Parts: sequence; C-alpha cells; structure tokens
Amino acid sequence: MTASVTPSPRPAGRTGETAYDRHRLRQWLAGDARADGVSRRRLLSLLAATAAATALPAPGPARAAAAAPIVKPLPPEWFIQRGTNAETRWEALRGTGHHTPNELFFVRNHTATPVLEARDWRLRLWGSGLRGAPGEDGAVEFGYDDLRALPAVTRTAFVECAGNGRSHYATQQGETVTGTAWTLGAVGVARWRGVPLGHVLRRAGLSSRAVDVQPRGLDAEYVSGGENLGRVRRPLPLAKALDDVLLAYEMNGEPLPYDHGYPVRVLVPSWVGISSVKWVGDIEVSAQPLLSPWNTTFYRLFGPAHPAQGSAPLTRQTVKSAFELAGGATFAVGEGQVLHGRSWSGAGAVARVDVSTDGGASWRRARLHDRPRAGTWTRWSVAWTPERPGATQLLARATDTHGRRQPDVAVPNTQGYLFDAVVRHPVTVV
Ligand SMILES: Nc1nc2c(c(=O)[nH]1)N[C@H]1C(S)=C(S)[C@@H](COP(=O)(O)O)O[C@H]1N2
Ligand SMILES: [Mo]
Repeated sequence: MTASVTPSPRPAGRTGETAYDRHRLRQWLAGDARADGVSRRRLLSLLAATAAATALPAPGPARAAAAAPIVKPLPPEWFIQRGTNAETRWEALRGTGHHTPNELFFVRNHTATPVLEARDWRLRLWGSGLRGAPGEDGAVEFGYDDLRALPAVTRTAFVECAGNGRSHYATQQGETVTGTAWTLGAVGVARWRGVPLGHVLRRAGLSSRAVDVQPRGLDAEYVSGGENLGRVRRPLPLAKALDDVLLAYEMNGEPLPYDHGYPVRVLVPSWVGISSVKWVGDIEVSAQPLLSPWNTTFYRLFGPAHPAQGSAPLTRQTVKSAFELAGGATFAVGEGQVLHGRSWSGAGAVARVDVSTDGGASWRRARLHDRPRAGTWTRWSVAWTPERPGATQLLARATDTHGRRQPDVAVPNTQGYLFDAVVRHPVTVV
C-alpha cells in the first residue's frame, strides 16, 4: 500500500449530479467514458436530446445468475417477504430505540446474500484514477485487518431503498409503476463504524485526474429481463466519495451481518440505498466518467413529468414519515392512545411533524423525541383519544430543515422511486 495524499479534485458539487451527468454522457459519446454493461441503446436514449451518436461498443455476453434467499431469520411478525427482499414491519419498530436492531433491518438483495469470510476478503482498488504503484497493474489491495487498523469513525445513518413507499403510487394515486411493492419498511437506521472512503482512496494513490469511484459487490451477477447486467455497481462522483462515505464493517456495534454486507459495505449517507454497495470487493477509481445500469436504466426518473430522456441519476432520498403501527390497526373508542412514528429526509434533519387523526381535516404538531439530525430520522408522538367508531386515516407530514415538506401527491415516475407524499394510514376505531 502506498500512503500518499493528493489534492482532491472536485468535479461536481454534492448536488451537481445533473450537470455532471450531462458531461459524463457526452464524454461517453466521445469515447471518453466507460459504460460496461449498459446497452448502447439505453445510453443513446439518455443522450438523444443532446447529440447524435456514432460507432459504439456492443453489450457483453449474457450469463445466468442463481437466485437464493436471505440468511437471517425472517419471522412474519417482523418482516414482509418480497421475493429476494424483506421489508421491516413498522409495528415491529414500536419500542425499539433510535437505531433499528440488526435483526429487524430490511434487506434488499438483487440476487442472494453471499456468505463470505473476512480472512479471505480483499478490497481491490484499481483504475485510471490511481497514480499506479505496488501491484503490477497499479492496483492496491487491502485485507480486512488492514482496514480495521486504519482510523475508524462511527456515524448514525439511514439506509433507504429509493423505491421505499412505492406501493403508494398505486394505492393512493392509482399509478402503475414497476418494482418491488414496498410499503414504508424499506428503511432502517444504524450506527455504522468503518473507515472513511476518502482515507482509503488517498492511501491507494488517488490521482488528481480521478472523477468517478465505482464500488462493486461480490454477490452474483444480476440478470434482468434476460440480460446479464453484471455485478451490482454504481459510480459515485469523487466529491461525494471524499465527503462522508464510509467503508463500514460494523453495524450497531456488531460485525456487519451477512445480509447487510459482511465483511465490508459502502455506506453513502442520505443517498439512495443502491449507492451503499454491500459485500464490496473492488472499487474502480476512474479518470473517465463511469456509467452502469444502476445510474442509467435504474435510479433515474422516467415518465411524463420528467425530462424525455429521464432525470439525472438519483442521489438524496426524499422526505417521509411512518407510524409505528400495522396497516388497519384497531383502537377502542374513548381510550387514550399515544401514536408514535418517525420522519426522515435525505436533504436535512426533520424538525417538524404534523399529524392528522381525521383523514387530513385537522392537524396537530407532534412532540419530537430526538434532537433533529441530518442523515437519520426523528422520532415523534401525539396523543389521541378516538371519539367515534368507524374507519379513519392517520396522516403525518414532515418538514425538513431545508424547507422540504411532504406534499399530498408525489410526482409519479415509471419505476416508482422517491415516493414522498403524506401516506394515509388506515385504522379502525371500534
Ligand atoms: N452488492 C450489493 N449491494 C447492494 C444491493 C445488492 O443487491 N447487492 N442492494 C442495494 C439496494 S437497492 C439497497 S436499498 C441497499 C439495501 O441495504 P440492506 O439490505 O442492508 O438493507 O443495499 C444496496 N447495496
Ligand atoms: Mo434499493
């Protein structure tokens, strides 16, 4: 390993993904960006508004990947199983602390959890954005013990799937969208401990020419619609990689569980869950912009309300709120209750939550149980004594410190990402 520090180039600000994306796509057109596993057709459609295309590479060969499950137990009172994924039931979070216990944390697997050994694990950093050193090909490797020997930091952060809340596009708005029909349980908060990615990049000989950093998982290749898209990988602009990203090896004070990336995962605070690549095996550090299916086909907004060729790749999560209650929970008329919930945002802390217990007719401010902090949720509660028997809806509306407030209707997109509208939680008073 080389220990060296280079000036950090900043090709894009933290919110500069839109401009950078245009640049990245143009560079691809000019033959200066790599897009392994992204079809030429997809890239051309993203580019269509910008320029005309010429000679381009063909997509790689397709191979099969095995589908298999999740390692940890998934008791039905804690989880709703959805294919290779498991959604946390919000009622199971009642009585848990600020951090989601590891056993209760949702799992999103494109294929299956690989059971890896820390002692065999290596992290390989490679690519044109490194100055090139020890290894024959300029690659630098770290073992698990190497990583654990580096200065560690601990940070509380949520991981949330970009599709969390997706089913509400259909149930509340009558929109048809594709993807896993999560309700609101594809989110969890943990205390992550690990090494800042920037530290490892600098040790690996980060060059001033680096622009993108692409971690890749050691899980099986992902086949979608008969096409092998390769192993899960998604580029991060260098600016974000150097900002607050961790190579995490602990979750809530324990080694990462198998399902959450053991031995090491990437943790990208506030960004869409796909950025937080689990079971990371290598990181390409590139002087050329990189494209993968996970920032082209997936994780952009498509549909009538969005630019014809799709939005920029998704970065921050939106604002959401959830009650720690089962859908269709029942309450006794005249009996005093305390309703609990949590709200969070990718843009800032949640410092205000308003709750309605009458389907949105009247609102009250909830009492906050956490000091509002960015990157995690704020717990809250309101007292409620149901007065009339019958069906009603509970609503919670959060506002973050950037002034983002949950709207009544979320702007739809074909893949159902970033649902942010106030969710109408049905309950019955008996
Ligand atoms: N290697 C790898 N990393 C991955 C995934 C995956 O399938 N493989 N899924 C991503 C997605 S879409 C999400 S939402 C989060 C989920 O993290 P969790 O399973 O620890 O909750 O992991 C991300 N990292
Ligand atoms: Mo996700």
